[in-house]
Amino acid sequence: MRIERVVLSLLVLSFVAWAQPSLADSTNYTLGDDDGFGSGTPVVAGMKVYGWGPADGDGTDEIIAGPPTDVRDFAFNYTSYSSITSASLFVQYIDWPESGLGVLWIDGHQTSFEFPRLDPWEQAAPWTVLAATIDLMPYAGYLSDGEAVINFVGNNGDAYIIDYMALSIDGVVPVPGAALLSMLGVGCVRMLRRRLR
Ligand SMILES: [Ca+2]
Ligand SMILES: [Ca+2]
Ligand SMILES: [Ca+2]
Repeated sequence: MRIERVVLSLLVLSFVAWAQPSLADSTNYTLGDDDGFGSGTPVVAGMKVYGWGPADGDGTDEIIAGPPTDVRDFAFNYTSYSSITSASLFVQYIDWPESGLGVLWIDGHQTSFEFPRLDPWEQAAPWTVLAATIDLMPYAGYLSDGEAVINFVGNNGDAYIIDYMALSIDGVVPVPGAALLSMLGVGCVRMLRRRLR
């Protein structure tokens, strides 16, 4: 009867795995750091900054020339989600958009979010710190695979500087062990059936 006992234990385990196939997850994924555009002192929207750098190497705390010379990809890599209940992107930036519309793109798709044009449009030191929190739920389909490439698309030659970004996602992440245990459970049921015949 020992084999039956092992099989029963595995069945219980697989039931537990089936009952809890995933975990709720609420996470902030950041790109760059909240260090006042590299100055070392965090800033918030409405404050003034007189410069930026040193660059972090991921596109933050440095001047991005914008198209056509530099269409920069800001790539987030994180865990994948089986479902997403809320998603947003926070971005802290300066000097953009000046001469025309500024639009957010995700994974090569244009979103309907437009960054308000600056007034006066020709910005100079000290730059006013700007921030936006963008609801990404309409674009959750692009986020669930654990990879999101963000682009800031404006007029040619309209440079910008980003202090940092935070991608916030609430949702459900699959537990890898659950799938394995479920497979074991199915195997055990087959074995038990053969022995009982
Ligand atoms: Ca930095
Ligand atoms: Ca600019
Ligand atoms: Ca920064």
